[in-house]
Amino acid sequence: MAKEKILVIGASGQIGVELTLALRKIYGNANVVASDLREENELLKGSGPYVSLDVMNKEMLHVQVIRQNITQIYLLAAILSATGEKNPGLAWHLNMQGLLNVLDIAREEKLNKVYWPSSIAVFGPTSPKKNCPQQTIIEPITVYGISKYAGEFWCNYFHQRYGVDVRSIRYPGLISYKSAPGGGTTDYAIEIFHEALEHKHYKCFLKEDTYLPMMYMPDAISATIRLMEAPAEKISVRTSYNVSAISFSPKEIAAEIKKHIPDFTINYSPDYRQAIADSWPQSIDDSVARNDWGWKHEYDLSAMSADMLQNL
Ligand code: NAD
Ligand code: AKB
Repeated sequence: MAKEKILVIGASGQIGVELTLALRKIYGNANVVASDLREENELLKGSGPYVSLDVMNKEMLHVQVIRQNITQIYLLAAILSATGEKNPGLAWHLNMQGLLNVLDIAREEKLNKVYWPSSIAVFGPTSPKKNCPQQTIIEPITVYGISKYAGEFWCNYFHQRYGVDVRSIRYPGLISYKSAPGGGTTDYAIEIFHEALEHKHYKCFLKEDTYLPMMYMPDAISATIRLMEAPAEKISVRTSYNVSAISFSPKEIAAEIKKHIPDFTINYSPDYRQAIADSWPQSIDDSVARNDWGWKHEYDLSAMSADMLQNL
């Protein structure tokens, strides 16, 4: 394998911490530079290089890429669905300009690869609710979904026009215990574990029968690395790949938690996030990713819940 030097932007976030640690295991600690606008996450401290960096500052980003001899960028900095609805202008600006800065630098510096995640938030109320296919009607209603869908086409454009090897996954809601989630609609499925352990009760901001596509973080990390390590000729989708693992409702995850904490209770008080959740599919067809680069998930609802409760 040619020597790679990787820059992870947004490394202190929910995915960034775990992805940085996983990449350091593969490529060596010194070859994975973590960066973020906020301070270095505790779990990253001492495990490898960290730089403070704003992805919106293209000049500084460019300087870092040259100075550190970066060959690959993983761009994770973004504003997610729920926070995005509170400040649509900022969400659009960060999610778009951050990506364009990275793609431009990747083109100029001829980087080997770029990773940028999209989301199931690209889908909207007119997309199929069940087993939503790779290619279908896509009419997102959140600023986050609009920015992700536009971003997918920028990735495709930079690949077709300039040969940038940029790869992408439409993650479902990700569940993890190492670092806190960053303001998404699917965050309830993380909060519920914390509240169950601390207070044996959870007030859920979605209705009990709201099914959403979800995935446990180890599966998300494994999908990301598998996609990035696949030979380029196996990548038939240059916008973003559907990937899926689990689909459940608040009622179902509560029942699963009750198996471990019998006196756990839940009540429902839907807020503005219900409309976002209602606009997304309940489950995803990811057969293209499975065929192209051998994606498969490991964790189902019960294995994921047991692992979350054991580790929190
Ligand atoms: P997060 O909010 O937990 O982390 C994002 C990180 O980016 C934060 O640490 C933040 O400080 C940093 N950041 C923000 N602005 C920045 C800037 N200007 N310059 C540098 N860093 C900046 O988000 P996450 O959940 O880790 O998501 C990472 C990516 O994955 C995002 O693109 C998100 O849309 C996508 N995604 C996440 C999920 C999920 O469930 N977590 C699902 C689908 C897609
Ligand atoms: C969110 O809820 O905004 C994210 C996502 C599905 O992109 N978790």
